[in-house]
Amino acid sequence: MTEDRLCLHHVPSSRSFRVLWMLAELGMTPEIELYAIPDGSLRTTDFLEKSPAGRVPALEIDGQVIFESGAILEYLAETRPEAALGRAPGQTERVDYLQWMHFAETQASILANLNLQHVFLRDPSTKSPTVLKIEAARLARTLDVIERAVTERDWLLAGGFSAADIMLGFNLYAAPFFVRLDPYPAVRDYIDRIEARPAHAKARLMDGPQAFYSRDFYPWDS
Ligand SMILES: N[C@@H](CCC(=O)N[C@@H](CS)C(=O)NCC(=O)O)C(=O)O
Repeated sequence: MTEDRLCLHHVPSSRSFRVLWMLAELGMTPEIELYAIPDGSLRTTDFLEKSPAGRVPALEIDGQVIFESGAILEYLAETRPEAALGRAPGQTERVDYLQWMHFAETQASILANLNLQHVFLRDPSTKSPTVLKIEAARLARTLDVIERAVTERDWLLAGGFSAADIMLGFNLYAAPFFVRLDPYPAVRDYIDRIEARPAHAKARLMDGPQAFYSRDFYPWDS
């Protein structure tokens, strides 16, 4: 690894999209090494040295490798403060910023369960309608929280767009596959604002085609 290598270990439409988008907001373009969840490429010795649990993203940057999307976004925000995408200790929005950064993973863990059950199980007959129903309801509850937040303002923080919008905004790509967004007009407007960002559009172009979802919507009882 060289000091100046910037390389994202990436699965299209996965949490590594957060890093692609954050880098685009910072005007940084990484090399991309592509992986796929079902083909074993995340379990090679070489990749496990970069990300020990075999998960994406992993980012080679500044002569080191970082895994965990939240850690990567916080590192980028802190080391590139001129972009004002983070909220440092002592800043008024620090606590809200931290809450939203971590809330994004509360919601993403629900989406991961839904993805596993609906999309990744080799034998679909092993999926659990009970788990699917509970997780769809839990996802709806997280959308209620976001609906309230972005009814009051354009971005999660009153001070403006931040890395927390990237952490959480990424999830809103997957959420509509499992919960209809009709009762969430403010979330839909928030998604429109996200998609209007040039850096988001650039990251989508670099992301590559998603290969998970073959349907527009996955009802819990299907
Ligand atoms: N909390 C971690 C979660 C990483 C994660 O689970 N990534 C998924 C893709 S969204 C993955 O690599 N899954 C591969 C697997 O579970 O085998 C993060 O935010 O980076």
